[in-house]
Amino acid sequence: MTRSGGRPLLLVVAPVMLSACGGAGSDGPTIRPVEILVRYSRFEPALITVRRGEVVTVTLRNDDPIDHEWIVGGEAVHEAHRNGSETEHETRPTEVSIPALSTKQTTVTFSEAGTLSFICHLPGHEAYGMVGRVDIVE
Ligand SMILES: [Cu+2]
Repeated sequence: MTRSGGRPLLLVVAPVMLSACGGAGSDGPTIRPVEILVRYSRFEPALITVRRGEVVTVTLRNDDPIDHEWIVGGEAVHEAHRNGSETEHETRPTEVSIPALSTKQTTVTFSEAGTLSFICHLPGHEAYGMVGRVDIVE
């Protein structure tokens, strides 16, 4: 009696697993590679567009002989960094220090549609024009 009771259970489980696999394959997050070059204290490109929820791998290449940083977020984030004292950013994927003549990579998923800025907050760099924009679309 125990064995015959086990067989129908397997038949019920199998279709559920199949549909779960199908869902992951078609609805999984897409990965968008983005490359931003830093040259002459400018971000190139200064505008990137991503989709909400996709995994964005950002490669940041600093061709300048001086250090820069890439901080992405809303106005509150940037206001904090304008008055901030952190000199190195290594712990948050949205805050990356890019030493002179180096390349860094970070992975960010933007969960809300809208517009954010990316700015280098080293002294004088924002005023010089190290500002860019991320448009997050549905
Ligand atoms: Cu800079």
